[in-house]
Amino acid sequence: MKNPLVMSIVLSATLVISGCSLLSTSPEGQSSGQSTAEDANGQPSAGGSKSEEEGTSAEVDESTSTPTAPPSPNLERATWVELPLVLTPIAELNEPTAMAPRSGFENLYVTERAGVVRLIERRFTDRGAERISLSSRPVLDISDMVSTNGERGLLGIAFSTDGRFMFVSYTDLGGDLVVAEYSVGRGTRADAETRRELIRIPQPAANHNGGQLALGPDGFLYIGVGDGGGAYDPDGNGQNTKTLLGSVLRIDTFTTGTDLYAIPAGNPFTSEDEDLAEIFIWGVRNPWRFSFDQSTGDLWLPDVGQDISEEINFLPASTGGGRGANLGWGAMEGYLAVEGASEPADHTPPIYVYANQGERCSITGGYVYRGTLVPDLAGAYIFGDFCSGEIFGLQQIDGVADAWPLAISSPTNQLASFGQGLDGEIYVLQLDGLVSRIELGEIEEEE
Ligand SMILES: [Ca+2]
Repeated sequence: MKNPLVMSIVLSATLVISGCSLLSTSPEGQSSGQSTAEDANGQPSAGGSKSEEEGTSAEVDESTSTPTAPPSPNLERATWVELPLVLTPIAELNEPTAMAPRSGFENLYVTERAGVVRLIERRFTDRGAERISLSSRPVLDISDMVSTNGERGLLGIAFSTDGRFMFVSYTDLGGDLVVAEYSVGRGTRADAETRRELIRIPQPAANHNGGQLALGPDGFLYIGVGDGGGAYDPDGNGQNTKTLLGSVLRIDTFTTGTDLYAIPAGNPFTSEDEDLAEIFIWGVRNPWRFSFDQSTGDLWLPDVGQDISEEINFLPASTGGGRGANLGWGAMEGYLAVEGASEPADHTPPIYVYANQGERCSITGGYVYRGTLVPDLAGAYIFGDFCSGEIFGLQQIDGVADAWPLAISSPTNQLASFGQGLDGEIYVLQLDGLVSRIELGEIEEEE
């Protein structure tokens, strides 16, 4: 049942901060903080990440750390919090890890951790009724290239703007994070012969691989890269722009000639000699999932925390979408300076933080709802916690955010990812196989 994929992203929450004021989500349903990640997850993780991260609870000195921003003020409770949402199952897969839509198609593409890309076909009858089916024939099978121990596996998927190229990210047999491109043309299957390996990043440890792929509103490919693993970023990769680790990259995959990719004009370090030109955002620990708002182009970028804070970074398109932003890790965890470090002068703090406490221990980033099945949910940023399985809706008004648990949830230790169709609907991917869609349930009439 249990699976170590995302959990060790999580990292042992051996530190319990009672009364931590950083928890600005509703305390409803939250136990009083005795649980640890080990309790919540219970299984070993390969790569030694767990043992590396044990006993590190004293490394953040809460008492002397100064928050760089106040805990998120409480916004008025969003009206959609009370919506009777339901998760409607649409498919069963084998350890689904990521989903991507594809321009020009209604279909959804889902990665299975072992190395297979699957196709969920959506068809509509003449009367508009929707038919959803899982194609038995894989879109791509690279399971002979993919390692799956610890947090490893086939981790990310995205398509080019024109829908003709598919990008996947995975950990290879040696543990390197690899981003590869395949041509799909106008068909539905990838042509294995067209493979181009775009990027390969050695990973010092089996955890914190990142692996998120997302097509930006600018048409460029964004790639999440973790800090390389180990507790408290032992090699300092987060604050080092001379390594691709601990960063979000932005590349232009439409190139001619022999170049694998180009550096988009406007990447922050193109004029520097030593800083790496692929880097768009830096100072991240494990950007497991991030997304762009389909309507505004704003970037929502959660970062999985160490022992204290699960954070969400909001990087509006209007101010560059996070271009060159230093999100703080490994000097900062959420709003707090890590012991022995001080806040970088250029730190961009998160918009929202919740405590790594109780059963909550690893954020799973989602999407801003832009669908039509639940009109009242429009504009809410949907995310969850891998360990507790809770699913939240976050409201952002003028840079101030608050979040509340929704009426839907995933089983504990299964909430691998969310997905979003081109129609703005949001899907939930559970490691136990279930893929479901957020819909509106029956509304009870008041008597
Ligand atoms: Ca941060």
